[in-house]
Amino acid sequence: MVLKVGLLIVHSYNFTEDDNIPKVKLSHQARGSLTAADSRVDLCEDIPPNNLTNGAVTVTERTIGSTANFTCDAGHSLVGNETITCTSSGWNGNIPQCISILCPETIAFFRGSKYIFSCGQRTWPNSEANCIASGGHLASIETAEENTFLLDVFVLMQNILSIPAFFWIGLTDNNDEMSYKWLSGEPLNFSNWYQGPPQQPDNKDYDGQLGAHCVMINTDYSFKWNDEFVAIYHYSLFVKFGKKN
Ligand SMILES: [Ca+2]
Ligand SMILES: [Ca+2]
Repeated sequence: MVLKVGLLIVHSYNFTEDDNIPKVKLSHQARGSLTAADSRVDLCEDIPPNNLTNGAVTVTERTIGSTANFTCDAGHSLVGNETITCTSSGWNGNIPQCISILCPETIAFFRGSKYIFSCGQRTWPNSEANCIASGGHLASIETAEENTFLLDVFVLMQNILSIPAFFWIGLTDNNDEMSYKWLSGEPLNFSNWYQGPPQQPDNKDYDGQLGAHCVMINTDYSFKWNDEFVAIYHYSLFVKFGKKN
């Protein structure tokens, strides 16, 4: 008896190396019957060792359930996934990045934007002025994923540099009370306000004084967003540059 097996596998993937955080996506369509041997076919794209700048990638197999593991060289910290897993629709996460946590500046990237995390203490207006001088603005945060990326860096800075994590972001109601807008002009599609008590924003500073018009992320509010006085000096800020060409 002759056993006929039909099998069609179509792979397609996008692979970009913008800012050391290449995205790996694999779509997979299979038709027919898979034998035990066929199920061992590589379903996820290879990740060359040099794909992690200042770190190493270990990929032993690329079948479903296999993992890719990432480590950083000495002096660098990993931001993102330490491990991703091969699934029927490709790797289940993006390649992380290895960055140096430094003062006066720590530099990291996320989906085509460059961020500078400054250790300098400045008021909110002076922070924005400093950002403009560097070619950017205080950052807007457009998605939960971007917020998570920033928090990962904040925590590293706090732990490695032993500085309190207080970060101004580019959100203000300076011109229209309790109507918060990004300096960048982007719509406020995502927010991560501290849910209290006290619920934020409350137009009050940390001590309860009225007149808070600018937004920051800090450890005192569990790394959630809160409004504060613009003239308060805080340790750090970050600049978000536009999309890189
Ligand atoms: Ca206000
Ligand atoms: Ca407040």
